[in-house]
Amino acid sequence: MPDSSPFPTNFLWGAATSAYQIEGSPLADGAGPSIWHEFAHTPSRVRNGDTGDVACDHYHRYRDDVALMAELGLNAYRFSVSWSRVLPTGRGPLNPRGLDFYQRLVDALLERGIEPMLTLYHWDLPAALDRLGGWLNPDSAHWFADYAQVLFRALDDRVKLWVTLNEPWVVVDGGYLHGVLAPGQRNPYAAPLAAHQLLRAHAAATQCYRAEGRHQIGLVVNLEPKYPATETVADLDATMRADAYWNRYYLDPVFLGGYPPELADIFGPAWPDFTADDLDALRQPPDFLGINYYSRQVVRHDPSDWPLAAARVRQPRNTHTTLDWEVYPQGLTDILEWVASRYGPLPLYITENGAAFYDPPQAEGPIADPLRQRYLHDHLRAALAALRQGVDLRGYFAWSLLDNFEWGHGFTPRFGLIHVDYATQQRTCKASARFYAEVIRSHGSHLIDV
Ligand code: IFM
Repeated sequence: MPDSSPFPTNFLWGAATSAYQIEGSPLADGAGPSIWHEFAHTPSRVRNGDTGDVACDHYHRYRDDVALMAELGLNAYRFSVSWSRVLPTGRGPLNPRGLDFYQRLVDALLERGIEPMLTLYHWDLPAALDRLGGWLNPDSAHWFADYAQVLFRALDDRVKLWVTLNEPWVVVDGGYLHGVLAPGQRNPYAAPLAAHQLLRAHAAATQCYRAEGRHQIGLVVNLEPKYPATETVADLDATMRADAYWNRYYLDPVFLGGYPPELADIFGPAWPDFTADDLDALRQPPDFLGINYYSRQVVRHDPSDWPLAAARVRQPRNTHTTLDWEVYPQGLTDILEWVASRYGPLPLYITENGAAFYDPPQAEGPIADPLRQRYLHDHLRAALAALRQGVDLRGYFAWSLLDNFEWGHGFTPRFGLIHVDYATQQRTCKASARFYAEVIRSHGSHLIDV
């Protein structure tokens, strides 16, 4: 590594995935169905009727995928465990063959010198638990902590970085408020309750880890900085509401022991009366925070936008991804600095960052993806800018290692560094993957040079 390396020596260079998005074989070897299995099999829920039945067939091809990670020089990999593979009905009897898959995956990573970061919950709740109310059931925190304990006991000797929840905001906003993600509820009264149980679940699993774990446990949130469209009071207020709902909703309780006051206005009569004890119990600061960053929002007051009255102002001069997300690297620097200043100097990881741009379904020869490569370059530079401002940034995980199942959008958007031909399961590294490998090899110096 060059002496002039701009990144800390032990910086983690990784890529991220999640179980339902890549594994396939969701019911293999005694696994139970998850809410995503059922949702994807419900007509008109997912574009083109796509499901995770096969996905990237990572369940069978994980060794090859780990070999690809090693070829790219990754020294870290973030993945999630499917709860219902390990506990088919979410509670009770263990499915040893499901657990064995993750044991083999972790061993394969460690054999290649790749540090695993294990997420316990990336949206695929066991369907049996959803039938008991899912995240609306006050027992869900205990179900989650019991499940987490099974994993801690099985893998804490090898996994040093644990994550409780991935993006609780999306679980609630998509799954309980707008109904576009599993379990498909559209109910403003349910949303704050689901959020609260998720935060209780984070606290319960973290407490359990503190009692028996030997390494570090964190939380992963998706953050999106908010900038007012104008300096009018209406736009400034809308920006504060959007910021409270997106950025502070899940962090204020965990770090500061209270919900942002704006939430009571946003939810109106649907906002529950939480007691001081309820809130106190949520204060369970993690050892590190993972930040998933994709875009920003320029905010305008708009009464027709429900429930925030805060609309997104499209910035036509900036590049947008195929999901119409504005590319705005500066937002990554801004949000990292904001987290460090609001919640204190804790270790941070960028646990997801990436872009869906069009790539052909079949790879005939090398795949040039200049927009994704530019996205990666500019966001890594933005991360470096935050590091230089003193943010304690410990690693970067590109989303995603592979093209995969993008939830309600199915397989159409491609986020991968590695192209997947879904008809043949052939993997082909895109130019962005080669670029990232070069950044890793040069320990970041390549970013400065190009
Ligand atoms: O694919 C998702 C991932 O599961 C969670 N974070 C955002 C990604 C892109 O939408």
